[in-house]
Amino acid sequence: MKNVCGWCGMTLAMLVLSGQLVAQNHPQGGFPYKFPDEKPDRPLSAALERNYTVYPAARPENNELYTQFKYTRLEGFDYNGGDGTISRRDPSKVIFADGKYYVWYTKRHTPTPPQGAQNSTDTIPSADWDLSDIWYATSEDGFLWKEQGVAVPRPPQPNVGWRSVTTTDILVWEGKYYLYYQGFMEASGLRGDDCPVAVSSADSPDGPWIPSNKIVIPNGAKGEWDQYSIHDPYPLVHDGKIYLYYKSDSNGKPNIRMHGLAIADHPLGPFKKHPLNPVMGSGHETTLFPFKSGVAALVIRDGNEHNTIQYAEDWVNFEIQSIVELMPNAGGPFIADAFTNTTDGRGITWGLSHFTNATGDWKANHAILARFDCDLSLDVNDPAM
Ligand code: AAL
Repeated sequence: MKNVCGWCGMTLAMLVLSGQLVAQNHPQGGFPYKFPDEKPDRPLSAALERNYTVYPAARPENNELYTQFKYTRLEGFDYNGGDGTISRRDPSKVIFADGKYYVWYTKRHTPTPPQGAQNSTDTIPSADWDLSDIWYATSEDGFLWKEQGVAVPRPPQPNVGWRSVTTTDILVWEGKYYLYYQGFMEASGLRGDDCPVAVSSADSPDGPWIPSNKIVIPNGAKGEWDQYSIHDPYPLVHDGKIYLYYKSDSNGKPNIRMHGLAIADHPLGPFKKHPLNPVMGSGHETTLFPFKSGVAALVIRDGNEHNTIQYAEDWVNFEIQSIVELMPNAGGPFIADAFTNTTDGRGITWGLSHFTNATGDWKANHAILARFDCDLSLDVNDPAM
């Protein structure tokens, strides 16, 4: 057709509007260089060589682990007009049970916004996730949510988590439900953001949740990379076992956050930390999902390899698959096969994440939950995804 580019199908008007009429011979003959899928038989620059050797597909649109992320504000949550006294953050994975979606998250409802560790008291929070409890909400469509109430409250002193219970994630194992979470025994920020991980279990996603009142993933010994904290516990089922990924936080400048892996035969442990830990040298909150026979990870925010999606065929040794933008912070995806012991992981298309108005210090005023959508699924036509 006249005035339609034979290569990209855009009309002349569309090309002018989108500023693409840059190639001399466009629209008559298409762009002078069409990026080939196969490695060309000629000497290549280092960048082009890398494009064929490092990434699973040379063109991002053919790379199953490349995506863009789209965000939608959730309906159904009240934030006191955004005055910083209510915060919801660090959502768990989303699960589907009894005909609806469930999510668990950190909720803080305090008289003031965070004031920093030195000004914190029994009622004034140091950080956005200080003096918090774990709440849950359900939804039929993933957009409109109904907050159901507290799932795991702070236990009385001296139990693990008496100061704050935060940043939870869900495991479904042999018909029972397990919530893993950070258990603070001091205000976050006194030294750093220091805590181990505790666990509660229930027969139903609606609870009641019974705390084990024990540390299930302990901090590393003095001098080890995870000496001060175990953050963002994130269980998946692989090889008939619980593979729980976590973050530790050295509080270096610039921040160095790495991911570790702890494996157990039973949800209450013992968890054995992997000898190759840390298994990832970048990232922040943990977001992983079974993909084909391996596991894929969203590596957000910190470190040399932030803003990448990585893949580990053996669930331990991760390689970069793509570089992406606007990744979900603290993403908790809906993963249909998170706990099925799959060897053919199908990927993800949506989940919940959070947005903060933090400037990078402890005084994050408050955070809100949002929905993200993406295309990291191998089942594009599967309505269940
Ligand atoms: C988040 C998570 C953990 C940290 C804090 C609350 O980004 O990594 O949960 O402790 O910040």
